[in-house]
Amino acid sequence: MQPTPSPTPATGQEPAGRPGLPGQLGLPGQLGLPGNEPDAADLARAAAREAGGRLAPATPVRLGDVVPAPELVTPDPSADFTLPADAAVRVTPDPAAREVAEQLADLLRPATGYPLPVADAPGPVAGLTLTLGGPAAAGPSTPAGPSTPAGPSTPADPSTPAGPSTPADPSTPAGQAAPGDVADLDGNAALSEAGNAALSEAGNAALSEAGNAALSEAGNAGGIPAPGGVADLGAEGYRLDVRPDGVRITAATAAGLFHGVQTLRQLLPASVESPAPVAERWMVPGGMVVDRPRFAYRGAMLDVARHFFAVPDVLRVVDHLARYKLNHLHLHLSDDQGWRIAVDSWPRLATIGGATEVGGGPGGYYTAADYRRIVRYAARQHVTVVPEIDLPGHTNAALTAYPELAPDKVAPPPYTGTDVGFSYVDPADERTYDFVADVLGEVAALTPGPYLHIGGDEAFKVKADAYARFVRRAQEIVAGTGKTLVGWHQIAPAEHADGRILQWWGTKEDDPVIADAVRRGARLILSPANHTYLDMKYAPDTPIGHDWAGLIDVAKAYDWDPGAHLADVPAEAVLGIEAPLWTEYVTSLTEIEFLLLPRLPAVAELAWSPRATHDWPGFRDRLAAHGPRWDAAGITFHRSPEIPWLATLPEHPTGHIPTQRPHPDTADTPAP
Ligand code: TNX
Repeated sequence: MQPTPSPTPATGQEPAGRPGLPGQLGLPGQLGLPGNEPDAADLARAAAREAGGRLAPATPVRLGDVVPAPELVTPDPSADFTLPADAAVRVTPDPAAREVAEQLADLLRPATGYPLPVADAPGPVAGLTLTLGGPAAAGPSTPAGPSTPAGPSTPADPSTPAGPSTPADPSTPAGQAAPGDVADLDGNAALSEAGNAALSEAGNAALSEAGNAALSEAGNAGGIPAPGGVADLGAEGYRLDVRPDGVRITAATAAGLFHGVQTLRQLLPASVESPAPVAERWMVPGGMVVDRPRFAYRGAMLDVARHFFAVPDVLRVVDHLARYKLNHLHLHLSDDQGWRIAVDSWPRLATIGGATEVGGGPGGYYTAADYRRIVRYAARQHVTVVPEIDLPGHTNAALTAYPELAPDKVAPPPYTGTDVGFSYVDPADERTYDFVADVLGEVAALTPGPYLHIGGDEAFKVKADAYARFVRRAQEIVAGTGKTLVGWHQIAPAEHADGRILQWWGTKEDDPVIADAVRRGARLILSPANHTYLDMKYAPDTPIGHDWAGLIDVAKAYDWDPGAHLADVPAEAVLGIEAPLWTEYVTSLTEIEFLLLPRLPAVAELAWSPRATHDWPGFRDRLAAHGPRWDAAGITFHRSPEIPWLATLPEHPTGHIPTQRPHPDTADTPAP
């Protein structure tokens, strides 16, 4: 038995003992909140004042240098803004918006050393202002409101397949609004002429209404943009205006403000990621960004079953998702090697089934409190947790705890290898359905998000008709919980259930069974294994990972179009995309980060950015600026040779690069 290690830092952001950045003031640890360590803050402000006049930013950031690429970028070089030491963060008086303002201040305080008090708008314009739209903004999939602070973090509404965004027409010629380019009204008109009417209409509306309303009210921090204004930004869009006297982010929801904050973060110098004060001129390039997601579902999966990862590691993965505007974290909570969530009605699942992992380590599991902590933390970052209980296969750990579920009613030995497809719960025994109902019921009750994932993959030993009957009953059980069902695409042949979502992980671009399931009403989350499987190696010589779906370098991760990937599947059926990280070979946070970065931003750009911005050379150059950011934040990443990384200052540490370990099981996962 291995209970979850006790919680550590609230953010999982802060590995201890990192040496400082050049130019850093050498103060111990992170700055506290204003008032806690006035000496450090004063010192930092004095240094910044002194340095501010003479320091140019090490690498000037341009307004379009954002990942994922925004929908519309209009630079104004005459409107650059420099954050003064006495700046405040002003925000619409709304609890969820206020929380985003606090998050922005928390992001900026360590490196700037500025106090950055958060105050209700209206107020002096100088500084940073977050403006939440009024009632006109609240659309059907926008559960924002003072009474539901976590509400806006669940933007995906199962009843709105394409969500707030309008999937760009896959036929739109690329290159009309290259990332980093100046895209203005004329550029938008060109888009419209190219036949992407929906995109350009929405873009123009955002520009001419939300945009201009916010602009014209720039002096009125409490003003609510005109109806039809911020509403066009949808449930997750935002508008960012940078002028010499301040930065304003406007959105219909707290989620939109949060995404705008992630953009602002990237527009500041890389040293803003430093955990300790840096002498820097905190300049933001002038102009306007209007931005919304292409897909409502943008996710990554962490397999916590093959190897267990403690809560702080998961929280840090959430941070990485949020930074790139991904909004779903799928947790693969059970597999042959371990059961990772406590279930009151079947307690041995966690205590016995959770005590193993690949390679024979101690495993572990999340208590209900641990899981709630992950969910709450994610909600604050506008990330929705999608729990998966993998059924009817991948269940060896459950069978070790409850042999009554096994077809032969005999407990199998614990499994710590990496084979797949050998285990299953007995589909012919009613007790199995009690188990499924109890487990899914408890997990659903712990989960505020709309989705419940039942796995369904690789049940090789269950005959097709028994498998289809099992899936039909599991679908009914999920419907009874009020959740929307997600399953790996193997469930496609089973009877359709209202609203069901298939997570497709194939490697071909033609899958008639899936196309048929879509015609029967299924929607898709796309996780093509040869593009999005983050457990695949980057190259033959990179340590860690499988290669059964091929090698996935950054270009390969970026080189596909979710709106046009699968034959005979219309873009409207695609809810979004997700990058799974299976962990047969992954044992630590460092290794997780090595595999996530720099590929996760490529996935994020495909999921968020309009197709018209798709451009490998431009993406590669924008991504290059993130190396110094990750270095400054102490985040490990793979220095992919395809990316022209901006120089990291020589004194700065680079993350420890994992080395390949001998593996407990030489057999790789077979190709599907
Ligand atoms: C296939 S993708 C699996 C997992 C493995 C993964 C390794 C899917 C639904 N099943 O069980 O961990 O390959 O890449």
